[in-house]
Amino acid sequence: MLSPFTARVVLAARIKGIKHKILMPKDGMKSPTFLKMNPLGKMPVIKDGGVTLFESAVIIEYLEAKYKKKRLVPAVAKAAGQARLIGALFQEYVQGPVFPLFRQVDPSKRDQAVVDAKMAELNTALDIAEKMISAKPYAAGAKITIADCFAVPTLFWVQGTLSLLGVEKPLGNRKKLTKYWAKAQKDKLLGGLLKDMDAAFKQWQGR
Ligand SMILES: N[C@@H](CCC(=O)N[C@@H](CS)C(=O)NCC(=O)O)C(=O)O
Repeated sequence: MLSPFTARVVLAARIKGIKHKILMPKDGMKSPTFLKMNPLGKMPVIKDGGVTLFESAVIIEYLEAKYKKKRLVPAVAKAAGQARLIGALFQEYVQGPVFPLFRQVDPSKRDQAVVDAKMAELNTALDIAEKMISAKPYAAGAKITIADCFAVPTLFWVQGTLSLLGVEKPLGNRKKLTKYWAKAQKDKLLGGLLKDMDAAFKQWQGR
């Protein structure tokens, strides 16, 4: 469970206590069987009874609409907007430059101009995240929300990718993000997800 997109969905399902099985596509993501489920050939895809869906954010919306236990989106409009906004920031602007940076981790194939441009993009997004995140202790306040589903897997990738690029403190001196990251690791659900992502990362490294 290394994909941040898949990890978002798994975290949402775990928060809501939805029973699920995680399966890797047997013949890859471009096999006719998989393309029938998601013509884009990407994970995650869910199958829930007769419903097949792809795109992580859409899947999370679906789970929230169908499974009413443990709401991911606060009931009050203002708080709902704030939680979604933090989620969107991580989904679009923090996650955005991370994979382009990950493709540059091999120093022998590195294009420093790409690294510089994408690092600038990422740092701007992290500065904004620092202003928006609550870290008390969750991303949008005292309760776990949809914001954490987007923030935690993405921060895992920020930490991992920047470490591989030789950045000592990926979150820099951003106090709230640093606190959030430390608390997330100790949290049962968030920390449990991070452990699973870490195990998947180690497995991938040793492949
Ligand atoms: N916008 C999609 C992105 C999904 C995505 O890019 N998944 C990656 C895994 S990390 C993938 O399946 N990549 C394979 C490919 O693009 O061929 C979502 O949120 O679900």
